[in-house]
Amino acid sequence: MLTKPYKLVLATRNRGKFVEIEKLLCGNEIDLLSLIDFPEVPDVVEDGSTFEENALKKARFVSNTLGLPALADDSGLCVDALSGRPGVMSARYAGPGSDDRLRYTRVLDEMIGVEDHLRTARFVCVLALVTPEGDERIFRGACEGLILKEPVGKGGFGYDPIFFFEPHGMTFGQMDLDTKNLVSHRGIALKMFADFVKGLKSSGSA
Ligand code: ITT
Repeated sequence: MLTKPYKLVLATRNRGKFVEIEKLLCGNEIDLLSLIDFPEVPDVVEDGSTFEENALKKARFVSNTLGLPALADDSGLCVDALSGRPGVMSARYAGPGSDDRLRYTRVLDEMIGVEDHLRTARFVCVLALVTPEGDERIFRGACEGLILKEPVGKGGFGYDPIFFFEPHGMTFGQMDLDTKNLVSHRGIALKMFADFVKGLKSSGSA
């Protein structure tokens, strides 16, 4: 399914994701590239209604276009008081040309007046692995937290400064990368992916 030296294209242009994935996968004999290395590959329209649909669409397109195994990450923040929004719309929640601050500010504005115990949310990450031979696998991770009333912390990316992770008493925006990767939605999904790759190697089928 994957052949040595396990060349894998990450089907993303999001640097925040790339940095987290690279850090977690290093040491797994994977030669990791990303769409940042292939500027000629066009963007995929993410029009699916689930993270799974979008992740598969991105991975299939990149694998077909480049003839290499591709791993796509579709992820987002699902807020209970907002009926699961921004969800699959997380990257575009404040419209075209907006930035992380505008997107999390929209969530904060929509949550004005929501009581503390109703501010529950989760980050979800779905990874899709697609190979040129047509093999497909999905790995899903989720991480529970609370939406604060204002941002705290300057680390991470996206909605990290408003996502409070109770077990560590801090937001993802205050966490260092290693700590976030240990507990996050992406860290959980990547651990499944890394275990899958290790399984392939030990069974000799990688
Ligand atoms: P690619 O499609 O190129 O991978 P993207 O940013 O468009 O990049 P998504 O459609 O999967 O990716 O949107 C994910 C959005 O969800 C991302 O832009 C952030 O706003 C948010 N998000 C996902 N994981 C996050 C994390 O760990 N911390 C904070 N925000 C996150």
